[in-house]
Amino acid sequence: MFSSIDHAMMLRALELAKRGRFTTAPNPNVGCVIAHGSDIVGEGYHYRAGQPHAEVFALRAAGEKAKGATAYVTLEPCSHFGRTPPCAAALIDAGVARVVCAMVDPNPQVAGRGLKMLRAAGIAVQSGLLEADAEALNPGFIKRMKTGKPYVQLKLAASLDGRTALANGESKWITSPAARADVQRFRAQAGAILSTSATVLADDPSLNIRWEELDETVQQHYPQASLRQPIRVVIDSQNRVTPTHRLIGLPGQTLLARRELGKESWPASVQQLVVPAAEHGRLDLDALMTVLAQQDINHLWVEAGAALAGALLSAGLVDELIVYQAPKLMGSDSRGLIDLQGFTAMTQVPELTIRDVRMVGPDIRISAQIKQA
Ligand code: AOF
Ligand code: ZN
Repeated sequence: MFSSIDHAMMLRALELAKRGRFTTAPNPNVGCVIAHGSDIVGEGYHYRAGQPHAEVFALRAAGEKAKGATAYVTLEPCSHFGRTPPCAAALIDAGVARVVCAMVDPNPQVAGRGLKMLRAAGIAVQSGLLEADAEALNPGFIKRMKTGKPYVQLKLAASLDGRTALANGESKWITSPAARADVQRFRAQAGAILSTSATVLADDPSLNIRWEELDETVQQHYPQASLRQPIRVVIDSQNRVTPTHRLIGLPGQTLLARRELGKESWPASVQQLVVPAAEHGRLDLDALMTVLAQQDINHLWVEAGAALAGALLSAGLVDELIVYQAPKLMGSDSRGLIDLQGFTAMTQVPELTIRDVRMVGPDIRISAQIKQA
């Protein structure tokens, strides 16, 4: 069904799509190649929500040469008027003869309608080429569209013996500057960073991207001016965060997830979100995820303490763990990585599948997914 030229063109479109990975949120990363055989006449990728889609940039580059060509797109061309007009119509108007896409758009506003429009216009349409690779580009967008919840990456940092702070509370710095730069790159790809008021009160963190700390290859591709700050989300069920905390004054948006609105006066960049409570006055984390997805957050990067890590895992809300381990031994009176308790049989313990292990400076980084029971 697909030729080797089709494969090569779609691989190119996937490469182009990746160029948007620090900037497109909440939109997906999408790439497009327009070609006659192996002769590429136009390329494009989606760069930022509100700006044209991948197909539009590729069509502009191809001009008249789009007539009779094949368009390769990593996501089904859209059929709706969102922030921008439908790409399926633009492809039809440009006179392309064939459209090959990697996957159907899970957005219910599109969901097969783009392919239908193209077919109705007499264009040859195929879908499913390198589908798994295209899905890997946008785990957050796909999960939110399909489930109404964001894709959750839980970041953890510990010593080799799994400890995060000495008994007296000292925890700076366990992992290396290289690991912290790696964290900056993950933050930059997320739609939002989730933390807690406990962390804000203890550390007064910035929870932002500091361009100078990104590694050079990332900096080369992303000029400082083009970086987007992920939304900061702080679980603050007792209204303890105040307008004087550092993250409140930084560029970018902050969401305070609370049980009830506080009376403080906040700058325009801060919004309070009321989230239902669960037991012990804690926020209902499942409801929080739904609320965050409604705020168009696809991909949530969690940096908090052992309590939130345990609660998210117990609630089945974590998709992926990213664990940094430093070559240090902190001893058995130091604090543990995750508050999970009460297991009495090995059959009860969560099991993980390790997806990737690598060294980051002197530390190791493990990516693992929860095995679904
Ligand atoms: C495409 N090509 O490059 C992208 C698509 O608000 P809008 O107009 O930007 O529409 C956003 C939706 O369009 C997004 O949710 C997804 O369904 C689709 N994104 N589609 O054909 C693109 N970025
Ligand atoms: Zn589109």
